Amino acid sequence: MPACRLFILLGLLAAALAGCRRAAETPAARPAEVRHPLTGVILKVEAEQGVLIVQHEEIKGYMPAMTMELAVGPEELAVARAGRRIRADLVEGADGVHRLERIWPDEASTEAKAVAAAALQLRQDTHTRGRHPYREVGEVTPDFALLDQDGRVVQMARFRGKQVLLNFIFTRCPVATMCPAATAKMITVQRLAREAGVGNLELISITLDPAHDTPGVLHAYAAIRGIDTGNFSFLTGPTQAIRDLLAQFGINTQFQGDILQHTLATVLIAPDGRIAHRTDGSQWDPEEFVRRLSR
Ligand SMILES: [Cu+2]
Repeated sequence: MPACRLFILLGLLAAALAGCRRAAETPAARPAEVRHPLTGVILKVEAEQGVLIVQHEEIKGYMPAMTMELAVGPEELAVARAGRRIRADLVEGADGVHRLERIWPDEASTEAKAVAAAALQLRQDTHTRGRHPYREVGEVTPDFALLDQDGRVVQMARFRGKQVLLNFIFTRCPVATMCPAATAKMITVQRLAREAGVGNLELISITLDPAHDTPGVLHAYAAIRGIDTGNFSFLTGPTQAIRDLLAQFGINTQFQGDILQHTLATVLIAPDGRIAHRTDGSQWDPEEFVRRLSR
């Protein structure tokens, strides 16, 4: 390993020097950073240094298979585990330093396989429902499997026997009265329900923006807000699976430039899996929802 690390350091140094030279010769001609898809295994998590030791496969036209020390942000670091197979973006910064972003379980991992299989079923289910996939109050919720803020597979079927409060948000939502307010209300429901002695409540927020909201990003979102994730899960997964859920739960999304515009709904699911109640928009009262919960 030491020889290997030395090699990497030399590599980084060479890359940094090359970067300097290129930058000097052709100012502004080079993009600030280069992004490549990477597949590999986390060998070690070095939390204090903020790096992962990753054994990665060949990146065609860029780098042979090798073991590297790669910097990661605190959000990804929090959910990284040695032994996990991952896919991610390998980013070469303008400074020549390599880091990993957008870390997901690799397709070959058991997590990704479970999520992909469920996504396929959900796709067929949505397709079968034809032009009006929307599920009314009283109908059973679609089954799905997504990844939570710790990278674990969460199956909707797991929540049978529980009361579930579900909504859709995204972590970069810039509109204070939309997602941030919705999350604040969910936190209030969680607290009030506990105070009222409701023992079987689960809260679920599914991201509207899976391209950005990885398990690690959701982990950071919950951590920054001090959210008790014991019965409050933040879920993400394949874009198509999220689209199917949005269609079935009747949420509209649309990009206007860089901004993701969306509607909001808060859905209460009964222990038998049926949609018991829903409110559209951001004007809902946590206390009213808690009154609807059976205890
Ligand atoms: Cu929003």
